[in-house]
Amino acid sequence: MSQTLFINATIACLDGDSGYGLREDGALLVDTEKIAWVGSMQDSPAAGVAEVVDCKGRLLTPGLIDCHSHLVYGGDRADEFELRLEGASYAEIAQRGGGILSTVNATRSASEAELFEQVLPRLKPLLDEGVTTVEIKSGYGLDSDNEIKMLRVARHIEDELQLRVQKTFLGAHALPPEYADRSDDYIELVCDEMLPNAHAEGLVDAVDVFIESIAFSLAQGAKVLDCAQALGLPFKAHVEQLSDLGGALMAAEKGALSVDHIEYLNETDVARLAQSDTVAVLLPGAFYVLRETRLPPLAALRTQRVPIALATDANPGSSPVHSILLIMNMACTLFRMTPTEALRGVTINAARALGLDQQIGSIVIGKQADIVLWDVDRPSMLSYQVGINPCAGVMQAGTWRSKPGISS
Ligand code: DI6
Ligand code: FE
Repeated sequence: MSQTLFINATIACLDGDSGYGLREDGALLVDTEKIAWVGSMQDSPAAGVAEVVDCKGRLLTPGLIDCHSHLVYGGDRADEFELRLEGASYAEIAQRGGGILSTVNATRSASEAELFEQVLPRLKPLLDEGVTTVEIKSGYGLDSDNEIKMLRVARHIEDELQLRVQKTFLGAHALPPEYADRSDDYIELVCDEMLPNAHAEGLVDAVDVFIESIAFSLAQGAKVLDCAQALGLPFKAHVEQLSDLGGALMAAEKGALSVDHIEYLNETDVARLAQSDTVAVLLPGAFYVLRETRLPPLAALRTQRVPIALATDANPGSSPVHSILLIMNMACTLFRMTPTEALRGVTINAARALGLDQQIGSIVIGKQADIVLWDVDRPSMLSYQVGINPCAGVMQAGTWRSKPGISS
């Protein structure tokens, strides 16, 4: 039985309804895969523990969680980046058959092994920054075999790396070229074949859909979510990113885990969202890259006490961002979120957005021991700096992924 005792730690437990749940002069006992005890130094169960880590006042947090990403895909979109800088808008590029569809072509022509090789450098910075759970969506295959191929790569990541991966089926991400002008037929294919096939292989933890003028309508989105529900799968949706189509309210009323983007969500719908258990996932990376100006309704989300999560949205087009710490900083700088909200957004609220808050996301007895040791003494340091990674050690389910050089 392996045990690790952290002593002299500043612990951000994230165990309450607000704040950091900060415990100074704290100690934390990990037993096998779980958090066995957390409390103050003077009460710590010292005797008989093989490994003791003296944190010397430094910060411990739960493992960080990236609850919205599109990390598996073929190729890149540096050319589109350049086009946008030469004046084209994101919507124009999408309408011209560029954008998402160019990634669809590159993803379809890549093998599973090639996609796996390509995802590794995108994952590395997240792993280095203490991310212990990542959600990865399909959505660049847009047919049964290619969506399954993407989800297998996501599963392979979990098998090969010390990382929890939540696999999300996003077959309704864009209209594939072979279904041009037949979007209802494509939605039927998604519901009748693609999703059931992927689910039959055990590859689907949740279902997502992109509801937007450049993607699928509110009615089409509702149909996809109904299909997920009929299969007993949790679901979520990309909504109100570029316009207000009412997707957030529709998804929340059906019981979505999360509604993601939501810059264009109106305040009346925020109040109704608050009646549900749905988490608001904000994606400042896409807001930054697309140089959006419409801010998400943060004041209303706060007043209505809607839990807010943050994620990278890592994807080749609108958010080629692979730093969860930068996302925390962007949330503060661009959205005026507080460092407390930012840390909650990548821990406990991200866990809620994945339906995993009973297992991960806070430092609470009985939860999985995903723990990060940081070379800082206060949590605000994580959101404040750009370009410094103070991650000093990461434990995933009680096993060191990268070990600090101070244990005895
Ligand atoms: N919203 C986004 O920001 C990404 N997908 C989505 O549904 C964009 C994906 C891409 O441009 O490749
Ligand atoms: Fe996305």
